[in-house]
Amino acid sequence: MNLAIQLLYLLICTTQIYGWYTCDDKTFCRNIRYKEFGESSFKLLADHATITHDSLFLDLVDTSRNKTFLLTVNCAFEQIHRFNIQDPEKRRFNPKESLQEFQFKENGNYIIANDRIITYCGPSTTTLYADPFRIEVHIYDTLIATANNDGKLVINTDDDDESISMDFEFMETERVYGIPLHAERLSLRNTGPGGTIPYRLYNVDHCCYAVDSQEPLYGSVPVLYAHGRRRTTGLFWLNSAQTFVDIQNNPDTTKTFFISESGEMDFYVLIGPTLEEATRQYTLLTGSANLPPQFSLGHHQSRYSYMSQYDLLSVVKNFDEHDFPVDVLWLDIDYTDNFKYFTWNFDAFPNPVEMQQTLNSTGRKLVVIIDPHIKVEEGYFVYDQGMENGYFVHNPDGSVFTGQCWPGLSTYIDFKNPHAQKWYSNLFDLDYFPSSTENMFIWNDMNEPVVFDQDEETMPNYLVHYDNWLHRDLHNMYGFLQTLGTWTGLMDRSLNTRRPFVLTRSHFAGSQRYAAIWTGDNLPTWEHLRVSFPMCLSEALAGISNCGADVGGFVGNVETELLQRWYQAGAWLPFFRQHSTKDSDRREPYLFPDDVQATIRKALRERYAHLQYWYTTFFEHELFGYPVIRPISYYYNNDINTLDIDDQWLVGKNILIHPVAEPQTSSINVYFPGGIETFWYSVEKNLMYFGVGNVQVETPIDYTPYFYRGGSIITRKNTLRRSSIDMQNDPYNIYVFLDNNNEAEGTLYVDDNISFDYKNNKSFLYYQLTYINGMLNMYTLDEDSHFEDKAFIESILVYRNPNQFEEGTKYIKLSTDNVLIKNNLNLKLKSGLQIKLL
Ligand code: NBV
Repeated sequence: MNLAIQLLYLLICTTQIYGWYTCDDKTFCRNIRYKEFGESSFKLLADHATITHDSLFLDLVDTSRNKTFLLTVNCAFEQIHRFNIQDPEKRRFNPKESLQEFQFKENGNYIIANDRIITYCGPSTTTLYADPFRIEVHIYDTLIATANNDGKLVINTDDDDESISMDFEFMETERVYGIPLHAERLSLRNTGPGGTIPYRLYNVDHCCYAVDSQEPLYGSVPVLYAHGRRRTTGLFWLNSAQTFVDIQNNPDTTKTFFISESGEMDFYVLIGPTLEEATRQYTLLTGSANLPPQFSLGHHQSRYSYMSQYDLLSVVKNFDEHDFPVDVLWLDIDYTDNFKYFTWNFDAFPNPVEMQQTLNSTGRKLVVIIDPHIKVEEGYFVYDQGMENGYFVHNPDGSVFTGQCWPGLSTYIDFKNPHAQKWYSNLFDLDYFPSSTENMFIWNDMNEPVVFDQDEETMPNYLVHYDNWLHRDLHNMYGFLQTLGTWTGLMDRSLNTRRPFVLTRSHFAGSQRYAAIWTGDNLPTWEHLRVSFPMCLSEALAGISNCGADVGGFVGNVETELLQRWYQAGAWLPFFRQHSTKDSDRREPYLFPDDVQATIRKALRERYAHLQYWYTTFFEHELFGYPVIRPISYYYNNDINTLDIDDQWLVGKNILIHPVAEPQTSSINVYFPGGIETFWYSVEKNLMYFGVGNVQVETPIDYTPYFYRGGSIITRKNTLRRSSIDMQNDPYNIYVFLDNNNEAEGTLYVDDNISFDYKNNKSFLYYQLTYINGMLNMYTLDEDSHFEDKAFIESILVYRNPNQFEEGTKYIKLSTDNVLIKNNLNLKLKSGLQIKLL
């Protein structure tokens, strides 16, 4: 690589260590945040209401300058109140691509009086007070949220200052979760005057980030959940400009204050009243992820970079020889000809098609990187076509903007331009992207976007996108728009038959529809391992479940103890990839001593054993919108102790994980939620935990504490293979964990793992499993579905509560009497199947 570029990048990274801009450094934010707000100058003309079939329109006057805005109120899905404020004299940006398609509800009743208007939305109402203007949201008679109660509504309308702000309060709540991405705990801290700086949402390349910080990172999802023992209420601030958010937690109410640099004011109040409901409501707006192809839930091996075809294929060979399952191999920027995306470095990769076929013959897939910057070089077809058609981002004078990135001088694709989108998507066509095959998937990096020679290493605000929108307006969604193009490209190239896999670094609200994410350039430290848990939990609540962190830490060398613990934890986050940078030592698992290899192999085995459970949970995420990984307080929020727990989590509803994230730990404290009536089982240790609270659990280096919920049925595949494809026809082992009524239930989803036949032809099996009165029952949850599954049920294991509690103990060793095992069953999955076990 060009030495000057590397030095520039290094210099920038060093500067970043000294901090990022805060609200105080940004005039628009400082002016609003430190303003002395009195009574709001906004007043609603309540008697001028206009009503259409699905909207209520009102004039909202800023009396301080006699300027009228248009307030629109809508109801979505009978659970979401939408408020939109426009300036009739000036268009403002709305990142509408972030929403999936939906219709507002038909209008219900209104009560219109001189001093207020009440609108109805399902079980809840909004009351719009006229003078001073403020909003209250009630569920029946209970006040759950207010907006502009502190009078902090601002709408600036100068060209050089289009900032907006609004204050919100959420009643009966104690904590605030959300607004990822920050390297921060799940429960957000108090900011604001007298506290610390506000959280900043501004997509930037932030290598080696500080932990416990409000600093911006690669993605921004402006949704938060006020949460507590009594209720959860969500707020979605649909804005893609730079945004600062203040948080104030009080004993029985939380407050937040949003300030954005530009854009239309458009926000949604999600009425909850649980975290489960509020997160589901959010995905009604922004969508859920399509069921990922199953290989992408397997183990990924990456490196910046595997430098040759030979290198990559020998890694796979070594994985096989050492019995480490892996599904996907990754190529970073060096596979290209001088960082020109959609080209190959044929010296190092003489036959990419053959390489992909070899991978495919062992059941593996390839992912290659495509960044949004395009090398300025005449004769490079992407550059030439982009220039010819005006597909790049412009300077205000109409010339094409150029900046520095990996290839040196680069242009940047304007993904906001629908023609550029289409053209970019077409670049993924198998006939167009040289040497690509349908087993090659895509990674979008540097799409905040990164411009080395600009302030904060990103694109300046004043640049011009399609339709004359300024970069300022859409900064946080630039990467989102790239993934929309990538996803569409992969869909088109398969004529919509195969599920795409895309990984993106920059992301925004709605990114889950197109891509998985990871937590960027982390370090091989214990604190970076630890913070990856709340980072992915926050993302999951913000709709983006498919999240992971570079296993082992990206920059630098990792100690073997940390690496082993990282594999154990990474195996329980949705996206599971080992990745490391150029000058770090190679760390493929087969390079370590036998005992270390054994620990890593075991962690991988645990991942693959539960692959069908992950897959089922992702299917249910697509269907219902529930996050795949969930904080403990998602279900157990009536226990105040759970509200701050983020070093353990749940996968789906039934598996509780508490990985080790500290060095030299011989035991850790696990918090078992659910009270005396909830049991948690460890199959590996043959233990059953009961009773609420902390239990010290021993954690030798080869052990990851994870537990199955009593009352659940979990299907595993226990044979270790090279990859998920090899496991497709392997037998199922059904684990039944009884609750205190000796009952259990679970679901199992099966399809061909790769195509869209599950959507287009209902080609799948989706079963409910129940265990009642000693009988396991299986029945379909979709009568019209069908799928020929070659795998059989091999065994059923029933774990029972021994009912011999000793005073003062919190767990019990299960004897053979407590575990019933039926082997060699050879049964086909079938609706109506009933098996008498006791
Ligand atoms: O493309 C190189 C790297 C990539 O490996 C990493 O995962 C990204 O987060 N990329 C950043 C560019 C900068 C690396 C120093």
